[in-house]
Amino acid sequence: MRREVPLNNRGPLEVDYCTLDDLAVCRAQGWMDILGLTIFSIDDVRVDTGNLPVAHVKMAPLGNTGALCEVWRAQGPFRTGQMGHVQYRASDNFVFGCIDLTEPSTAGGRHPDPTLSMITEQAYTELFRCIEFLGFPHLVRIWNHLPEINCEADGLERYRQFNEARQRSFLAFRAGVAGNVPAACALGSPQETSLVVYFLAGKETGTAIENPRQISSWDYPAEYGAFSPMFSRAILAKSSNEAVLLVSGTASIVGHQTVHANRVLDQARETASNLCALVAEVNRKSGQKVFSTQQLQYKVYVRHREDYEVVAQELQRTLRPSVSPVFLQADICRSDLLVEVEAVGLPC
Ligand code: 3EB
Repeated sequence: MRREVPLNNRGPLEVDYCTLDDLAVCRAQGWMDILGLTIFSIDDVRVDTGNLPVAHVKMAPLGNTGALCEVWRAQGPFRTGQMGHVQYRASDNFVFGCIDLTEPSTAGGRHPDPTLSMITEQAYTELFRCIEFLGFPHLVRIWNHLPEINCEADGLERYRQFNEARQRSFLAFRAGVAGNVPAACALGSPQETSLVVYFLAGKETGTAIENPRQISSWDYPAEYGAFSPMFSRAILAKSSNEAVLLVSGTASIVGHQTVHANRVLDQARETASNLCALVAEVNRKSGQKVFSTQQLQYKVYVRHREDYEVVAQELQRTLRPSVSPVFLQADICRSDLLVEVEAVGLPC
């Protein structure tokens, strides 16, 4: 593990990456201080985690062998359970939840509705009901993993089908949506996988931060789809006096346009510029320098595994992270994007 298991957390919420072997230590401690877990692996992985919520994402970790575990830590005591298809664990301040839904088979005849839209709406409906029931109504971060995100089905790219269903769900559950949406990411997983969504929600409303270099997702022009994506560039989540910064998937987009289409080194550099601008905006809004790009924990998605080295080097050079980023191979929601970077950070 990168760090000793902390006995007293520094923030209200922390993320840590480790191997499956390292999880044995967490198990031996009865999953103490662990709010939720995501395991990234192409192979099926079974870990006895008791009733801890675990999201299984079929994506290949890069740069190391074996499964990658994303461990979310918070201070107990916890309340753990399941509501519909949502598995959850809540601390005093945050809830982690996950949901995994498989598209109904279309074999032997076409389904009346696009199947991805159906299960997306079901996932969002179930998760909104869950967080409202538990008393954590503020969705602060959501990770969406869609099979074959860039494929077309029924004449529409599946990412666009997902966007339509997501927007319908937000409108059904939230009154004023613009500026009131979580930080997010939407990545593609291979064929024959399921829709895997996991999320963090809080008792208190977070502060949404937009990137001055980018148009807000809900204002994207119609060329990216009749229904725009809906996410904030970052959320500053608070509990009591503590804060944690949750940065959305960030890519080589300036304004609303992809820049450096299909040029991976330039995309990595532009993405780093976007991250720097976003962190500067967070600090400008807070009136002091609270966050630093060096102090963030990054998670990087690369479309082509052979781009891993060049992206890793460029991010190291531009962001100088004190903790090594983790890398996954994944499809990115626009087919001309080759890299996307998300982050989590505590104040320095
Ligand atoms: C972008 O900036 C690149 O659909 O939830 C980043 C973060 C992206 C979240 C989403 C998409 C999403 O538009 C892609």
